Amino acid sequence: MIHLYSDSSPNGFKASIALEELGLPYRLHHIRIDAGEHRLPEFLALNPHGRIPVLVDDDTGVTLFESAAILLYLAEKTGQLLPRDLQGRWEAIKWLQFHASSVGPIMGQRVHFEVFAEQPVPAAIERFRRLTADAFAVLDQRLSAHPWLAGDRYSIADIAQFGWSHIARIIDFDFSQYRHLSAWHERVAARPAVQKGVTLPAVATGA
Ligand SMILES: N[C@@H](CCC(=O)N[C@@H](CS)C(=O)NCC(=O)O)C(=O)O
Repeated sequence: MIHLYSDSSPNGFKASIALEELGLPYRLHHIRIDAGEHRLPEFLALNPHGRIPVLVDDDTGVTLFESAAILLYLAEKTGQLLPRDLQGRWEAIKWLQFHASSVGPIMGQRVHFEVFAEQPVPAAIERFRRLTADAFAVLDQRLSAHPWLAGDRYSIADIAQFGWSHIARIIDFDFSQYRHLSAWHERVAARPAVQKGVTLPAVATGA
């Protein structure tokens, strides 16, 4: 059995969307960040960094944190959501890694400075707005020439990016001027597994 430890948040959605896309049976454990459950010793035993998502696969004995590692693991386990040909596979990994290194962390900082910081820091707000705009422009250019980030097939690279673009929409980090990125967002959002994945774990556990 696969266990997913997650909360309703951008990085958590990546794992729940992938599991829903793949139709794998799994048990969902709601780790409530706002209640500090990600800092409890039993959770830190799974991820010493104290962040969701975490995936544990009883069948293989693998325990993973970092959403990109979880996506790669699920793709490798099932042979799905990652092109098999060498070029397509590495396109997908490149865009997955671009998201993990150059988009997700920047969006996380922007959310911190624009939404949560107790003291406004205009220079930080300006810096992370500029950096997210740069990232959106790169994604938009890529998606002007290809329907999906890896090329002609939907992959874990799209799932990773969607986790954050879904939140960007909700908190009004407007990217409508990036026409191709916006159209891609609608294509991903229309997928039933994505629609279910972004409701988890809050809806499943009634929290
Ligand atoms: N690079 C990590 C980031 C994980 C992460 O920051 N998760 C957030 C929720 S989206 C979290 O657990 N935050 C709790 C905290 O920062 O204390 C990944 O991609 O999985």
